Amino acid sequence: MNKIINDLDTIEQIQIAIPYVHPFRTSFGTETKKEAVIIKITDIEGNVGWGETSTGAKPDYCYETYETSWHIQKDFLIPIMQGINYTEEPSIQSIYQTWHGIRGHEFAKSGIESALYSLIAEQKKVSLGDLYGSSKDKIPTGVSIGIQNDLESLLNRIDFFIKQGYQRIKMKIEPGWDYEVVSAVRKEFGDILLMVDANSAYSLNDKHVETLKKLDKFELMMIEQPLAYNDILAHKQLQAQLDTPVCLDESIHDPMGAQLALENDCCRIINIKPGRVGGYTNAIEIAKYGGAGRVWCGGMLETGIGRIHNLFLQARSEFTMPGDTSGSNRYFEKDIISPEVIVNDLGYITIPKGVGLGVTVLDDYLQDLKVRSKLYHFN
Ligand code: OSB
Ligand code: MG
Repeated sequence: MNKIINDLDTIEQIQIAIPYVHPFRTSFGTETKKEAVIIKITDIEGNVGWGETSTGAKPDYCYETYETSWHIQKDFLIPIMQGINYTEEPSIQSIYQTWHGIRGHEFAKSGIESALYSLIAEQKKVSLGDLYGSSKDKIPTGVSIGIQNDLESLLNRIDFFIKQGYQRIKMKIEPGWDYEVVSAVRKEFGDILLMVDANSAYSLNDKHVETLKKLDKFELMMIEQPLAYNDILAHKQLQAQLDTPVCLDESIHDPMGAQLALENDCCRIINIKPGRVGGYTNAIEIAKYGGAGRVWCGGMLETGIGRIHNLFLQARSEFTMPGDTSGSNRYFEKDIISPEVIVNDLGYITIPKGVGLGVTVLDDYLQDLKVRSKLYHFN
């Protein structure tokens, strides 16, 4: 299934900027637009594959930015691909292998890897879901809500999304925007599925640990990435003191790290973001290893292309918990795909059917949003 026909023609990096309908504030800052590097790969028969490199402008969530992704793809990953002998029908795994000398830069790799999956689906005339092991026709979903200016705005915003059907609320927290706020949300909305994400805003000092322990009484589904992104051991020490499961996001970059963290009770749940773990092959490996109840799919406020890829991943059986993949209208006035991603009033997203992504990428609109692009040829 994973063989590539030996006829790649071009690969293009298309950087776009698309404003969010609502600014997104986390413990490390506020984002007002998505600046993704879209990857378009064509073969000589005219098939087109699409992927998204969903890094941001600043190296805050991770060290990669759209600028580093652009550079690593342009100067390393793509030239290596151009040097491959395609008469040997390489698979995604074998192309990926040729990048083994390029350390890290998981998002940059994922952008290209996912476009290859999308292309292969077109070549084989199958759904991308067939390549990702999708088995469900709809998935339950949630929404990630940023830090708001005041409590009233937060309560209004949660109410707004619950009324739309979202099954689970994730709220960002940071010191000073935690216990009182979560308490107020529980009081107002009762026993909704609720979780928090700290994006590393806490440490193991007594005051912080005390606050996090106090959150136990709210029976949160999990607390995501409370401590430093590079300190898995600190999370083990914290987990030992909490009833609430710790979920790791920023700390996990590959299947080995996921295994290490789960095996050692540094966390009980992993937020899988395919970009963060180097692509969909790795994401699926982590999902298989973790299994239902221990993994779910996060997001990077992706455009429609990354969003569709993530939907097919979540249609796998391991993804039983609602993730962060919200409807297109939660992010953008107009998404770059048609039809857009829609969340129904019971909080489900229907998985697209049909060949490839199962949706159309709006090429003209992409041109309007384009900041820069670069085209490369094979042979
Ligand atoms: O920590 O999960 C995170 C968005 C950008 C960077 C980091 C995170 C997030 C989200 C939003 O929480 C998830 C989404 O709606 O795509
Ligand atoms: Mg997170």
